[in-house]
Amino acid sequence: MTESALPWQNRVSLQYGTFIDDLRLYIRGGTGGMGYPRLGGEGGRGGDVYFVAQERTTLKSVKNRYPQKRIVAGTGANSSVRALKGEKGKDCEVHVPPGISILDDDGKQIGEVNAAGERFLAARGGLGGSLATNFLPSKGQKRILHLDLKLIADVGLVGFPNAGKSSLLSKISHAKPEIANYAFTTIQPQLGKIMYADYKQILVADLPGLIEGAHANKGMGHKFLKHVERTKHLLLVVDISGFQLSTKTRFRTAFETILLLTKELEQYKEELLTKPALLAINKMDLPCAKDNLNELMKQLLNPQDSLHLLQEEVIPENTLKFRDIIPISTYTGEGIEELKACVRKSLDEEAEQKNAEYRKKKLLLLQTSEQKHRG
Ligand SMILES: Nc1nc2c(ncn2[C@@H]2O[C@H](COP(=O)(O)OP(=O)(O)OP(=O)(O)O)[C@@H](O)[C@H]2O)c(=O)[nH]1
Ligand SMILES: [Mg+2]
Repeated sequence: MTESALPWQNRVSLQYGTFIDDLRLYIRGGTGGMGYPRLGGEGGRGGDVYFVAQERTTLKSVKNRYPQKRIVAGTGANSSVRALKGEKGKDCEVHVPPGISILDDDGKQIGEVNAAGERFLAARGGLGGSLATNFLPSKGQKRILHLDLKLIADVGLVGFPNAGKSSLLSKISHAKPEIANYAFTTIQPQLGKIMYADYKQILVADLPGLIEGAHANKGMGHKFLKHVERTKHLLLVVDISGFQLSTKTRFRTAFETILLLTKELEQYKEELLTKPALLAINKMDLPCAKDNLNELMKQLLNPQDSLHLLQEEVIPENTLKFRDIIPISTYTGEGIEELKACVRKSLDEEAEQKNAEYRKKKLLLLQTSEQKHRG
């Protein structure tokens, strides 16, 4: 495939370069202070390094603050005649955006900070010198860590490129994402808020389009599938007229795109299919839309009848169960209010269910502790 055939490929790497969602850092706790042999004094402990989640921070600002990507906490004070017990070295608090996974250099997750104010101890300072160590201080803990940003949104828009995800976000929120008639217009996640009349707000993430093979990191694969992991609900957006990435790839009907999206999610992480999901069928203003919709609804109701007609490569092991299926057009506004109501209903139901579970658990705990008391 020549580059000119896919001009967006160049755009992607160029523009993607300014957005950081993964940062590798060298972290070291402070060295302890020297002990004082003659008087038995103990040096101060080295400072610790913490990651602290804070709103309105980005990984880019972390990088700007520490251009060397080295973060070292303060050294503990030496023990002296005036202060036999040396003071602790200064802690270093690195402000990071909420929704960060912390990984070690092998890619294993060792922690996360999700809400503003949450802290993670990234490296401990070394102990000060004391009698036990011949008054020699220890070095602080040293590690290479990755900060991995995941978006936390109530609803994530999931679909193939050009399905109209960004158009939908701009219709239901004040966000102004870029919209264009080519694949991969959106190259970084965008957030928008749906505001309801009773002031309830729902955060929606517009994600870049997925393509076949995204689970194997094709396209922008993993960078974006990981954002899907953190959204509470999925809103699949499909183009009723189907999808074709380029003349070299196969045309996929709307039904096939739903299966393929399911398969990508499933192959990346099976649990993604357990998230509550809604389906928006977009571009209902197109002339072929009504007929295609009838066909699609039949296929969705009785998938078994049509699966044998399809190639195996598009068929997932499991299916997504949609709480609602809403035909929409971001051009005419058809179905948009209904979609907003369905999103709201789905999130409210989920919250109610979580509350009920919580109440049940609490009751159970109370009962067991009462029984213990009596016993
Ligand atoms: N006919 C019709 N076209 C639409 C509708 N909604 C969006 N489009 C068009 O579809 C194209 C793609 O829209 P986008 O909103 O950029 O699609 P996207 O899903 O965000 O695409 P990526 O960011 O590339 O993944 C644009 O040309 C839109 O004008 C619709 O309801 N009807
Ligand atoms: Mg887009």
